[in-house]
Amino acid sequence: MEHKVIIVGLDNAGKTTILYQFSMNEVVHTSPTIGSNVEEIVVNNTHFLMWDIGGQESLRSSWNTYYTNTEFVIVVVDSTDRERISVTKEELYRMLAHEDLKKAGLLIFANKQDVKGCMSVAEISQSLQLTSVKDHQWHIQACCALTGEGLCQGLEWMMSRLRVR
Ligand code: G3D
Ligand code: MG
Repeated sequence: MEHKVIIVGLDNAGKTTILYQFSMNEVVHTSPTIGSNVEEIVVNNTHFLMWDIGGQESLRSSWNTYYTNTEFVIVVVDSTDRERISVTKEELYRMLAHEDLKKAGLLIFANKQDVKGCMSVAEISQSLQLTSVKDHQWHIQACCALTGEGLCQGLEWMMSRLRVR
């Protein structure tokens, strides 16, 4: 049983760094493809197939081709990028409205927390208006992909969602 996860977010948010950190846990399979990377991550016998999808503007319109059977969407936010948080918000709500993601859990990583003056989890939650998300399970987690800090807590939240199902 494999749980499909897609990692989305704007370019430069830290998606590939996060996938790489996760896969250091236990790498089973790697196959970089054009526009996306996929890794199988195994945590306590739970298999996640994680797709890291390109975030450049030209690629965002093809995110929906990855949605089928997705159980979790990980949205990576660059917490230093105040200018584009509204773009992330737009993309987030576009995704949540998609039929194929109706049942998907939503994990938001507030990445780059090591950078001084970055947005806090509270600020990002407010900018993204997360409290208005009622039709999806969601969780926001502060992290630093460079050191890996916070990433395990994010995975643990996903595991806890699988357990209550
Ligand atoms: P993307 O896959 O979302 O486009 P990347 O993003 O994983 O390629 O990361 C983009 C840049 O952000 C990289 O810098 C990476 O090292 C940096 N980065 C990722 N996570 C963090 C973090 O937690 N803190 C800091 N300070 N930087 C981070 P470069 O310079 O290699 O382009
Ligand atoms: Mg990348």
